[in-house]
Amino acid sequence: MSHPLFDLTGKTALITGSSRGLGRAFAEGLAQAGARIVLNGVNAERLEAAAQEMRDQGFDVLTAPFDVADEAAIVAAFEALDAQGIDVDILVNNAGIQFRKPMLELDTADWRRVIEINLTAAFVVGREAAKRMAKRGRGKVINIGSLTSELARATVAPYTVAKGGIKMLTKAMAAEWGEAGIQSNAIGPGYMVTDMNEALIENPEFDAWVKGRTPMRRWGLPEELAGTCIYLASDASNYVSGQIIYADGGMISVL
Ligand code: GCO
Repeated sequence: MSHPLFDLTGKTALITGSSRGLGRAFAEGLAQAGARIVLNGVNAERLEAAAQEMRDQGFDVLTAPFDVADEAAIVAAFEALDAQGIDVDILVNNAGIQFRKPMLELDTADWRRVIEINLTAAFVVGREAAKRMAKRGRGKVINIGSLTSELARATVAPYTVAKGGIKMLTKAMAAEWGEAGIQSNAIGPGYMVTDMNEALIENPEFDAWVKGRTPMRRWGLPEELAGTCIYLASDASNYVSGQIIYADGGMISVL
């Protein structure tokens, strides 16, 4: 039995980019804490398969397939939820892509796409969710940042800039939406075992660097982020806003 402050029974959580990876781990954790889950992704088939897997575990799961880079699709998705009487109490802005290339070789179109998906989408989806949360006088927005919200790594400039923006967007949301009863916070994952990082994990030099640079001497597992997400989605964090919590094995805190 979880502490009542962490109980999400009766709450609905929308997690963008949640058919796999970190988004799926957030969805599983929030479901285990009692929330109804709305999964999101661009691939409707993969999304439905993920939803069915979670339903088979006994969780209450819906799907809202839309591309976070498509503002009209985002607006339509929220209108469809409205029409079904589904209120999003918790939003996890997780969807994101990675694009590794030195800036001197980087096309502007690739720069723009990363910023669009990793930063602008969090604003658009956040705005649509907050419009509705504000009417109810409560809501939780959880943006997914990165170690690159604080520190730059060569060859991932657009991702770094977007994640730095996520940190400040989180504070801007806290500044504007606090009086409406909405808390806006972020999670900063460390180097996690995900599909997006597969090339890094399989690179012996990079793998050794991550393990040497991380006090816990290992990569993180997506499910290790669930507790921080549950905390920020729950009443346990009702007076916490504008913060970014790093779950990174200690990496951001050491030289
Ligand atoms: C990279 C990685 C990182 C991690 C994560 C670290 O190329 O350096 O993709 O960006 O995914 O964001 O916090």
